[in-house]
Amino acid sequence: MKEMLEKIEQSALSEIAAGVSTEEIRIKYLGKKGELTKVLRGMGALSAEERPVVGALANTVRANIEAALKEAVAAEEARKLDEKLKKEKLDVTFPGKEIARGHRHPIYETEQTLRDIFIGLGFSIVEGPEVEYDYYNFEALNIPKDHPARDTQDTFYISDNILLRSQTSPVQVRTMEHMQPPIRIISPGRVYRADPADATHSPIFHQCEGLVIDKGVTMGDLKGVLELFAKRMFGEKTRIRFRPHHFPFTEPSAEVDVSCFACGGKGCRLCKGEGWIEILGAGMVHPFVLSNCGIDPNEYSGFAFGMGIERIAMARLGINDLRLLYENDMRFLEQF
Ligand code: 2NM
Repeated sequence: MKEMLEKIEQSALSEIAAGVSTEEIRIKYLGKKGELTKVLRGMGALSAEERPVVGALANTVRANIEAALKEAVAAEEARKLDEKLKKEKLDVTFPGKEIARGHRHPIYETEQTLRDIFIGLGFSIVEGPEVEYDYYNFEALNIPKDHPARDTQDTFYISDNILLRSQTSPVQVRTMEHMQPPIRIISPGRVYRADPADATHSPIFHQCEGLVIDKGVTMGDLKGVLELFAKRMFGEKTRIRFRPHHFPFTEPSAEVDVSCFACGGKGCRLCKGEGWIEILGAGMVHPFVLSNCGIDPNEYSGFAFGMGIERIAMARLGINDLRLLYENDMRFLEQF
């Protein structure tokens, strides 16, 4: 029996060394029907002196096989881990993939600056529909039926009385309708006009209008607000000037210029030698418009102004062709 046990140990150890699966070996030698178990079952036939000797040997054999198996399992696990680590090797010093970072479009950036400036002056921001009734876009604003702006040549009509807004003033009308003064708002947004695209026109562009209504509001307040705006937008040295003009929705009305921030007013390429750049229309809200919107012109007065966002962006970027802002040519946009 001793020899049998020694043979079992030898053959188990050599199979382990040969790399036979440890689970297979465990079943073959140590399992319920395993070879070592078979030998132990035959121990009953042994004499009383032999039994403890063979028993002790059997235990040693079992312990040796188990120890060898344990070692083999550990070695196999170490080998697998090593293989995995090799496969997943990561070179943290390898240069990363460069991410192409864009930036805000000049029109958007200009609109955000406008919003920030007027929020800083205590204005709220109001938005409204781009598809409008002609009542809000024209009628309420004192723009007569035969006014050229109302021609289908100039405005995109969807039906007889529904159109794409040609200015953001309808937002101001809607605000006056449902809000009692004091009112201090701006209404930036997209507007539409049936113009063919050229260096200074686009069928879709952006506007920002402003409206202030309260008791005792004067043209002096308008000038003060626009001067602060011009300084924040174009630099602290900027001055403004008013030139008389006509709008149906304001009386009196003015066109507003800012001193050229490129030359300080001396005249240069940007201001075409004028020293001034026209950027705004403005005036005191017409009493008819106030009445149309349910505000008593005997109790309240107010001013309004409007400007094209593209025009301001063009002045700030020093470009003279509006189309550059819409072509999305990276060679152009990347410069800013
Ligand atoms: C401009 C110029 C002058 C204007 C007027 C109004 C309203 F609704 F109060 F009557 N909103 N915007 C206005 C006045 C707009 O844009 C060049």
